[in-house]
Amino acid sequence: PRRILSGIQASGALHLGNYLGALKRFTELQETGAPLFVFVADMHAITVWQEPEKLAAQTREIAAAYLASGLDPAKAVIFPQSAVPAHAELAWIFNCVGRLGWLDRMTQFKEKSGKHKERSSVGLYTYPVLQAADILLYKATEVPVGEDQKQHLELTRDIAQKFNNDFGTPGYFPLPEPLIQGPATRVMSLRDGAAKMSKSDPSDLSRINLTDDADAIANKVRKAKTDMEPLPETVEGLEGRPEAKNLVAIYAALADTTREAVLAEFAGQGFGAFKPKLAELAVSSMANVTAEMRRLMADPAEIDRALAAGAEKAREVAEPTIAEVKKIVGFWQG
Ligand code: AQP
Repeated sequence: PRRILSGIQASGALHLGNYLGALKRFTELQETGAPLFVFVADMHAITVWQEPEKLAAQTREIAAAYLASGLDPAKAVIFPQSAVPAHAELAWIFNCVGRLGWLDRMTQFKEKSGKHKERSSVGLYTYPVLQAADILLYKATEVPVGEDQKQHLELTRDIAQKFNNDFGTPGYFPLPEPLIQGPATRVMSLRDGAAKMSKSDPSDLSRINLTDDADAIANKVRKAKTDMEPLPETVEGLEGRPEAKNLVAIYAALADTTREAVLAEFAGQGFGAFKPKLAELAVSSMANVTAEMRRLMADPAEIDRALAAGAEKAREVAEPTIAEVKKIVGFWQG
């Protein structure tokens, strides 16, 4: 049976990349009617330092973004990762299934640890193992994510396969498919068409935050790096023009259309004409989401109720699986 699962880290500000690559996809998938689990990854967040007095608020903020973008707690199971202890239990078992060589190849760790590998947390290193536990605990079959998570999903599949082989339980864990679809699976920085839009970019001009107001959005789009050429007639014409390609992809994703359709409308026009249209579209598409997020955050009782109910439903699914896994591994049953 289909089961869809995904999550976003509780590590502060969401940006347009998270919105288009993840949030917007979740709400589309909710309408397919397949069971949908969407969690707030607070355990993943602490792989880098998080101020304890801010972490719960950050968790609520991501939950608010889920609700504001259209996830319905009656249809989707929305919960904080740390409220379901089985994530940590399964992650430990998977730490003993996964191989060092596999983790050594993870590019996200290399990027995030940078020159300071020795001073990175052990959690940052085993981050993808916890992610495998998040997914397989619910026997998820599909995982909507941005392009940057593709390698981690492959690791999840490797862990599932090795577990199934090692313990002689073929098919016990499904091999989940990443759902990396749509025109904006990898939104790039507004300042550098070769870098991913990311919250850790020191330049705030590189990204549109979900909390930016209309003026800030217009300003960032105006200042976005571009070339001097007019927009081409075909998608092939965007090759070698990473900044132009990125802005067209963002437009297409926001407008729920294709890059071809965007170019059909704007071919021959320069960025002087295109950028104001893009800014307008970004403001109008995100305005409702941000307004609703602010409303929810003003009185978090509704968010907390949704998270508590979601955590209970998640535990109901997770607990029988972790009990079964412990038995398969051979832990004492009493
Ligand atoms: N630029 C992006 N384009 C498309 N999708 C993206 N995602 C992240 N950046 C982009 C997707 O958002 C979801 C949540 O990701 P996360 O919880 O792992 O957040 P993150 O990766 O910490 O966000 P950043 O900004 O990428 O953080 P840093 O700067 O720390 O690396 C995922 O589905 C992800 O693919």
